[in-house]
Amino acid sequence: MQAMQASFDTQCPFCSVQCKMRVIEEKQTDRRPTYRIEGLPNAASEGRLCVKGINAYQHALSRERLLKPLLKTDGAFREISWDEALNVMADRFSVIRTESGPDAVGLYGGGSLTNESAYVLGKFARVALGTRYIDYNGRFCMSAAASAGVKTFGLDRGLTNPLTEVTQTECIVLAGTNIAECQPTLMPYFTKAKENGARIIVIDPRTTKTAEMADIHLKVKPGTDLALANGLLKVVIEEKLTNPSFIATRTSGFENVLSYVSSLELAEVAALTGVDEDDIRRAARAFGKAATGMIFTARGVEQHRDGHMAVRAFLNLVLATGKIGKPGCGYGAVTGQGNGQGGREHGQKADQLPGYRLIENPADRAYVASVWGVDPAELPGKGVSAYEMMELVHKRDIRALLVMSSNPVVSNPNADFVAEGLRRLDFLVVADMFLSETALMADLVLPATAFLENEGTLTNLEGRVLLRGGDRPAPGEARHDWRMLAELAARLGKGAYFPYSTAEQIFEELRLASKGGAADYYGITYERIRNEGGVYWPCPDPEGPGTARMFERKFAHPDGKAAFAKAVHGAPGEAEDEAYPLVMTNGRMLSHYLTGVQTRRSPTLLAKELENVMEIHPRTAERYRIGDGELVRVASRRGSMIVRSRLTTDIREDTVFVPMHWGGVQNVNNATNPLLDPFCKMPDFKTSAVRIRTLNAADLAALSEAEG
Ligand SMILES: Nc1nc2c(c(=O)[nH]1)N[C@H]1C(S)=C(S)[C@@H](COP(=O)(O)OP(=O)(O)OC[C@H]3O[C@@H](n4cnc5c(=O)[nH]c(N)nc54)[C@H](O)[C@@H]3O)O[C@H]1N2
Ligand SMILES: Nc1nc2c(c(=O)[nH]1)N[C@H]1C(S)=C(S)[C@@H](COP(=O)(O)OP(=O)(O)OC[C@H]3O[C@@H](n4cnc5c(=O)[nH]c(N)nc54)[C@H](O)[C@@H]3O)O[C@H]1N2
Ligand code: SF4
Ligand SMILES: [Mo]
Repeated sequence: MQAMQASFDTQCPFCSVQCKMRVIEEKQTDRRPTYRIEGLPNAASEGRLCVKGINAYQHALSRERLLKPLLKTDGAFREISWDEALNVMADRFSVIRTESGPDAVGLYGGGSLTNESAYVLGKFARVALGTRYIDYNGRFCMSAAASAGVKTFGLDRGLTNPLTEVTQTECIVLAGTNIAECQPTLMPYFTKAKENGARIIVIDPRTTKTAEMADIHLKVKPGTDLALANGLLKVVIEEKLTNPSFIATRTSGFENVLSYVSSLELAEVAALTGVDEDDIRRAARAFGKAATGMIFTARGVEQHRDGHMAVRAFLNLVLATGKIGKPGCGYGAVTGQGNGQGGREHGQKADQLPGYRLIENPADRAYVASVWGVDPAELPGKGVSAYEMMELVHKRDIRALLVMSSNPVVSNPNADFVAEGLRRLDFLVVADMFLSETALMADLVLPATAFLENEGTLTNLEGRVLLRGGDRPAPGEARHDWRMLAELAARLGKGAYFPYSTAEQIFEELRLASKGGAADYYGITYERIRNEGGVYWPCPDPEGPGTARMFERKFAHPDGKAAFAKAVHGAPGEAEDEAYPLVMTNGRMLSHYLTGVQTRRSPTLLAKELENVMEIHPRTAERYRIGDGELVRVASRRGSMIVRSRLTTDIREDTVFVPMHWGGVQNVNNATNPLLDPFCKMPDFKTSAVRIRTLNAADLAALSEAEG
């Protein structure tokens, strides 16, 4: 039988490493096509792929892909043409704007969008709709680390030095980051560092696959990292392991930190964090004495009511020991989504314009308005953060919402409240590849292209801008996100501002719009990325190199110095009590991605983890008479979920862990806390006081009723 082969070079649609791959499709006339996946060499993952990347083609080729726009009438979806979809949208948005003003329409984006789509989404909000209400899911992801980087260094770029330097680093702190399951292809950098003699300190309430390689594991109580970082700094100072000349010449504000940290009692820090005093000392000495060191933080530290300050406390430790701006020294905010880095630079955040410019800064407004050919006075001001937008939806200040590349009804804290708000909307549009839990609630659903079909740039966790190929033809009538927006703009009479027919044309405009900004992409072109395999920003000069290592001579604040922060710690967001006696934290599993809309549609990945679970220590389980593999209800003051118990001695006895990859009755966010960090508006996802019990007959009856 004749076999036809086609192959497509692209990038994994999932995490921030952005591993490159080739998808080889073999079609045989009498059988279904078969697929073979090969990793392609690239700087970050060196050709490696993890289990999610290898199986990503499965969801993209799934029969559940949306092929045509769907309009809901009388509670049921029916397929309609793009023409009708665009007309319905233009009509509804226009009517709502006329009745309630431009701010009654909101936009909600995501970190999986390419730089080009994210840029067009931001421009669409400001130019086509004139609304201030735009934000994106990165608010739940990178906002604490990004805002801490801006405050401490004057600039936020995920990693301040290249990954290759990790292998040469003597001491590495991994705080609230589970790289082994969340960025698996990066693990060899850390194992090589260990082979070279590095000491690894992991801070996590669980003995994760990442913690298994630790020399020192600080099994911290959820929500107390800020206190722990202060404790580490106290020991570093007491034992004279600081770098006084670095502090004197390259930083400001140390005195305030010194007096605060000196006033702390290490025993109190130990009691609060649940980490032994001796272990705090050992870790502080290991980091302080090492000639080179790096600290990484991720969502374990950041998704708290004090996430911003917790990161700043870890950055205090970096600065006090002078471990930044030279080889093998630096900080890494481990970015989450595929384009979590680029997605936060080009204007889908409520307060930002492209190039990390600020929408409230008159010079920034004037510059971007000049690139867009509009009057700066016409640009709206800043809006509010993602969860605050959901509060405005709830209050009906926002009447229509376009969600592009996110599943907020599963991923927002306090999910029941968010769902109730979305039901109150006059008009909800969702652009997705699938009928996600949020898309099911929509009035109109728009079929989007997947990674195999959608060319564009994405910026990986290192700050390296990569070009993803997307040559496979889209199924049905699926369209690129940027194209939907450009066509809708035309229906709204603003087509002249969105004259794009390729992603590259958008990138050319983005280069200009970012020129001179903090995230300067002006020197980067598609041609250059093709030739060089990727280019680091900032890259202001088409002839010059990008910036691999940041802050070698100065920081990005006007005085050139990095700013220490007096980071005062307090109690976690929600304390346990008699009624809710355990702390619940949450996060990820290796084989699923975020709300699971994509990975639950991959048969191979779904088979690895079929349903949601609660990790619990056997001694704790015994106290609640819970066996292994039983269905349990986990309830907080806000709501509850039903998950299967998984007994493990890897977790603290006072803590349970529930992954975030399922919606509906299994959704951990039915119970999480929407308390927001005052600096960055990150919700307090990772500390909820909960109670647990096995399901009883009444629960099971209610469940089967809901199913039926
Ligand atoms: N397999 C997989 N990989 C992913 C994703 C995915 O969904 N699945 N998502 C991607 C995205 S968008 C992101 S943001 C990243 C997230 O990457 P990570 O932040 O590494 O992932 P999490 O599992 O949320 O949290 C990391 C660790 O924090 C620990 N933790 C929980 N509470 C606390 C605490 O209070 N303090 C400390 N120190 N640790 C705590 C958890 O036990 C967990 O092991 O992963 C990316 N990669
Ligand atoms: N409890 C708890 N909650 C959390 C977290 C946690 O650790 N704990 N983590 C938070 C974090 S870090 C994140 S990043 C958020 C993520 O939360 P979400 O934004 O809800 O993330 P996804 O599940 O990736 O949803 C993306 C949706 O967009 C679709 N999609 C993917 N690519 C594209 C595209 O190119 N175009 C379009 N139009 N659609 C696309 C997918 O099919 C999917 O339905 O969740 C947050 N929520
Ligand atoms: S999920 Fe991340 S580590 Fe795994 S293949 Fe995709 S980009 Fe690479
Ligand atoms: Mo994320």
